[in-house]
Amino acid sequence: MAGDRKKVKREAPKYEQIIAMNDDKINVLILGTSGCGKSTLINSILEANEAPTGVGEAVTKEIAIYQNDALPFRMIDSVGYEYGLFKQNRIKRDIAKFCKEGVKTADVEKLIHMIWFCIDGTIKRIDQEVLGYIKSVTNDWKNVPVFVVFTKSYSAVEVEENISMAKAAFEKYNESHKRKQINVKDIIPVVAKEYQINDSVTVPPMGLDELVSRTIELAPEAKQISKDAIKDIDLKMKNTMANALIGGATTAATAVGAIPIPIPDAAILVPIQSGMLASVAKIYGIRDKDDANEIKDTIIKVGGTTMGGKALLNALKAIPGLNVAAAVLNAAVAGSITLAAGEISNVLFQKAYTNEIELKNIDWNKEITKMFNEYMPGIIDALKSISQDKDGKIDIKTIGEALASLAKTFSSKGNK
Ligand SMILES: Nc1nc2c(ncn2[C@@H]2O[C@H](COP(=O)(O)OP(=O)(O)O)[C@@H](O)[C@H]2O)c(=O)[nH]1
Ligand SMILES: [Mg+2]
Repeated sequence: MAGDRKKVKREAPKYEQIIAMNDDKINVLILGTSGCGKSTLINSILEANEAPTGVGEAVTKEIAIYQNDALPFRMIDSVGYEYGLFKQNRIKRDIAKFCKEGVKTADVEKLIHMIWFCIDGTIKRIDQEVLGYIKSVTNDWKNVPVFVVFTKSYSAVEVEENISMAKAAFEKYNESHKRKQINVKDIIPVVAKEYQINDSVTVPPMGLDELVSRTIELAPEAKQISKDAIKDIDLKMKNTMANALIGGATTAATAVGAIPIPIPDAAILVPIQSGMLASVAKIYGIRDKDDANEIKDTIIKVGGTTMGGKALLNALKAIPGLNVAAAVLNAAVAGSITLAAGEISNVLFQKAYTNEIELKNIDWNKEITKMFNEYMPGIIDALKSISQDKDGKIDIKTIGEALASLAKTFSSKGNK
């Protein structure tokens, strides 16, 4: 390679850093209704592997991580879901939050590689709602492999019935949730600790070795699956942050735009927009200052000229029935341009972050003009429908709010 070209130095994306760190133990999240035997199961596995029991590191009141040197996986215990209790929502939220936490804080102990979904084997019932619980808390971890663990499997006859019941229940669930499938890998009955049926009969522990060895076997595949999920979660979080920021800047621009200064000059929007673009770049860790600055400057320039001027104003004036003061129109122009500028930066900086594009050697003027032309009709359409809803009488506040909430709908397109 010739040495005369400036090397673009960028840190590896965060998701790649996390994936790179992620070659140690896998983490098993243990879910199931309250009292089904999760903690008993964990303790028995730890005991069998010569670790003192009950020494999980509490993450929250609801979640604790258990590990020892002998086991090649960590067990994450969670407080179970209980019917009819309002606290279940808090528990759900806390577990869902935990499931993002590992990616957010780059903490390998808090990634999710696998789920043991525990079902009390004596209950003989599986509600679809309970299966939905798996999805509702681990939705971000796409395709995470699940072992269904029947706890308290004291009766050999019931074990067979339970397995067929679980197969049917998960099949039914996946049949009606095509886009939110539960990736069941195995159904394993266990007795975590000896169970006394009467004076003369006890059921000995069983199934723990199988559960442990099947988990170890699945670890490489589970790790592989987690890579996609980690990338996805990282991008989703960044996308959400960027769109919150863009929404805020859009609202601010709408307010500033209402000040009676000719918008095509747009100079008054520059501080808001450049602040927004710098913050979006920062979210994606874009440090290559020269290239990023070229993009930012071009976005502001194109926004202020090509689409920002009369064309957009005319498009808004042409909205049937829209009957508002010039100040409101100007506010709509300012907000629309700022929203489009933000979304364009979100798309470009995200692509740079994931190495889908190199920031160098691109005709930004052409590229960004094209993007504005793609974004603006959607924004104008949105304003049209608001105008319709409000009988043509929209005020600045309505426009600001509408455009800001539009930021969220764009995000889902930009990042599936
Ligand atoms: N004998 C016996 N009792 C069990 C077994 N699994 C769970 N239990 C009992 O069921 C109750 C609830 O278990 P626990 O582990 O606290 O459930 P968790 O809420 O899911 O953590 C406790 O009284 C346990 O002793 C088992 O395998 N054998
Ligand atoms: Mg427990």
